[in-house]
Amino acid sequence: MSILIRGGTVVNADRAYRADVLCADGLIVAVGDHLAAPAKTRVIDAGGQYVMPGGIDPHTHMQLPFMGTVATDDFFTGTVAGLAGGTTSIMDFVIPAPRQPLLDAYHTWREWAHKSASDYTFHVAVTWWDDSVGRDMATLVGQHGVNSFKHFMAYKNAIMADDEILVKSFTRCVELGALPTVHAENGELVFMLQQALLAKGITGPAAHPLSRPPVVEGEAAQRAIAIAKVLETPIYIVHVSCAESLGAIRRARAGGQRVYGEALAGHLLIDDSVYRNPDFDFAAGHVMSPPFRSQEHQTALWHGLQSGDLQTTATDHCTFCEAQKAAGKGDFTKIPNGCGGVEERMAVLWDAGVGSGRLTPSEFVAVTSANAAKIFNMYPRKGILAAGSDADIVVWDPHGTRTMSAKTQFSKSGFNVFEGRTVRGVPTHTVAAGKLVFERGQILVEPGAGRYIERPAFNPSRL
Ligand code: URQ
Ligand code: ZN
Ligand code: ZN
Repeated sequence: MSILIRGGTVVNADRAYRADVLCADGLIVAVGDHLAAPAKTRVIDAGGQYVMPGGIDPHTHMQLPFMGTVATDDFFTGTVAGLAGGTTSIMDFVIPAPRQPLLDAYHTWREWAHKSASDYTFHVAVTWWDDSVGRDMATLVGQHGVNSFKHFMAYKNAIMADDEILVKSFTRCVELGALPTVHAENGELVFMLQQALLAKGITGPAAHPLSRPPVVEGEAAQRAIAIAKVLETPIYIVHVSCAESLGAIRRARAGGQRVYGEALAGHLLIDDSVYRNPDFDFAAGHVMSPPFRSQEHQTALWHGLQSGDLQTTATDHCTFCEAQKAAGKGDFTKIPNGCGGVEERMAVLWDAGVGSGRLTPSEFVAVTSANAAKIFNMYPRKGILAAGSDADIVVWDPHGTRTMSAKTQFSKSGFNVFEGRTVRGVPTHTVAAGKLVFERGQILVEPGAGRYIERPAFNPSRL
């Protein structure tokens, strides 16, 4: 069945204009004025609403095995939550255990993701190194459409990549035409600070941000950027949370280096006062890394988005319920790190970004969809409403309001870091791969509707 979205204002990253959108067989057939509706077409009245490319969340962790447990939202519940919020594609992470062949881990995650409700793709993490890792990276790029490799500079004694791994893996990325990405925190300093806090008997969630101050992130970002500069590779810094790492990115970009930065909706809107709440469940529910920061860092991140020094927004959706977070009672280092947001991202950023005048609707599309599609080589298949592109579309009511709450969310986590936040601007319809999957609060999709999206390598310098 075809779908005609009629009477709305189409917003792409380059411009906003009055147009209808006709979809058939999973693709956008036409974008134009007064389009006719072929027989058997579902017509959606978008009068007074915006019609935008479906969101791309470049950073999620559905059903991630982590810190002795498994994230509560799996690939179905997590992607359903995303669709309900207007996000039609997620970029998740294959994270091999040290010494686990990358290809083994990749096939495991592919199996888990079969149940996805929306399209998905994977960054693959390099958590250890020997020559076989370099060979698996080539197979992943050449045969499985992976063009980005993740490196955790934090999480010592677990998945942390030291400088040797960074240098070897980034070098391999250059050879393969792949983009290295990093979680930039100095894992050695975090570990030392964690031990020092515990030794002083400071064991509650309030210690979490004390063990990961902004300088620890700024140092790692600067180091990763320097390694990328010497090796002549672009680099993407995930969840930039503070002025220090943003400054490292800004200086590098001002010097002509190709550095990309990602901001999380949570880091843009939530401050570190959450950790001083005396309720363990509330404070622990906000434990993620890097931690939420004081308000001057949020201001810096918004300036980074407005200036173009940060290009994408994400959520790092990695949810744990109260019982899982309780593992850290008495020892904050055992609180599973991660928060949600995949459902709320677009609405909270529209409300705080477009609603405040910080972002235009087109800039909103850029940072919630188009830029991620371009950086990770999915554009114009994704990230734009144009003939021939995937029919991934969100119809947006700029006057609609919603109060975010764990009571009404689709996520299974039982916690919502945006709890009680009322936003103006909400999705009314989501179309994914040409099918109406969300309509005014109702999810209309089955497990398995999502597709694995292959992403071609960039021009490899040498194979
Ligand atoms: O570090 C990450 O991105 C993963 C493990 C999710 N957890 C988190 O605290 N950000
Ligand atoms: Zn991370
Ligand atoms: Zn993450």
